[in-house]
Amino acid sequence: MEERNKTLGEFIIEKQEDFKYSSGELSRLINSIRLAAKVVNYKVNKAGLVDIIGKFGEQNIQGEDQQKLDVYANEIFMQTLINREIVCGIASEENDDFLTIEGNDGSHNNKYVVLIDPLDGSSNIDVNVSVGTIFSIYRRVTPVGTPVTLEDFLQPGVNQVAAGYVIYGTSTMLVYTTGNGVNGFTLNPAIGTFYLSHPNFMFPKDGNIYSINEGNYVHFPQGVKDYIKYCQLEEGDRPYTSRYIGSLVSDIHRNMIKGGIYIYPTSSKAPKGKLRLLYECNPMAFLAEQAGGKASDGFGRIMEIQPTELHQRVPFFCGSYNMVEKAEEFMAKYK
Ligand code: P6P
Repeated sequence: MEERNKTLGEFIIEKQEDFKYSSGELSRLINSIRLAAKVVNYKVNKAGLVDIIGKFGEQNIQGEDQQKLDVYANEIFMQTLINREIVCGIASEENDDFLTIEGNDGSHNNKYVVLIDPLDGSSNIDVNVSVGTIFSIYRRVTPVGTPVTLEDFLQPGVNQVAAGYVIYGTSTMLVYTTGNGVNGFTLNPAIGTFYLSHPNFMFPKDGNIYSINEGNYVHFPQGVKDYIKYCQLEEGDRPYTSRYIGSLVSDIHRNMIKGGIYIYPTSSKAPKGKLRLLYECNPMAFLAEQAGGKASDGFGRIMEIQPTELHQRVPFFCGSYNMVEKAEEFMAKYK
């Protein structure tokens, strides 16, 4: 079968042998994410037509107004994962604490935990800009058969067994890795099937797009200010192009296709950065590295950070290998 005509379902079955020590649970886990993505996609695409836009009237743990679609997406992914008895725990941006998932018989025999940002960039929904789901999967580290603990979630990114995102854009795509490269699947909404559209997705080693909210320029560390000026200097292949959607999945997806760097640094307004390590930076870092790119906190590898809190924030530099390396050079001057 021609590579590009392969469906996600066929791909998962074909790659089953890649999942070391897995008795098919990881495949079933990816499949349940596929199902939930289709359901959320339907709602996201209808958002303008039904009363599902706008704030839910509550705030999530981040103190951010919850858009109704945030809550809806969280419920869909939670229920889809819980009902299939594949995971033993779930942590979500929308929930203060992690959820312990028991089997129907009250057991704790499943071995995977999932961390998820069910609808990242949701503030863009009202203005019809692409949003995304980001997920990260680990094998539990505490004994199977016991309830999961926080330790199962506070693992460094290098322990991830799979990670990916769904981008609900002009087309809906599921992009994921299980540690053997990155593959992108595009949804054919007419028949509700994801088809392999971007086999062996690679980050160009170089690029000329930089993505950062320059509105915060005066609050940035000097190394970031110096890198921005480097991007803007008339020299060689520069000035680069500034492109910032304000939706992490969209900005990184574009940069993975065209080449580029995304930066959300610390600032006096966000002293630890804004993005969350466990369910935004680590999964995007896993994808970036598997695609030949680089992901850093400005000084070191994101995936080697030992997490200390479920919702902890870190500065995030992610994209084309040589561009992230260059930005780190500027940061190193002020370490
Ligand atoms: P700012 C969305 O809220 C998000 O978490 C990312 O998707 C996005 O890249 C970033 O925050 C935008 O933040 O402060 O530039 O609006």
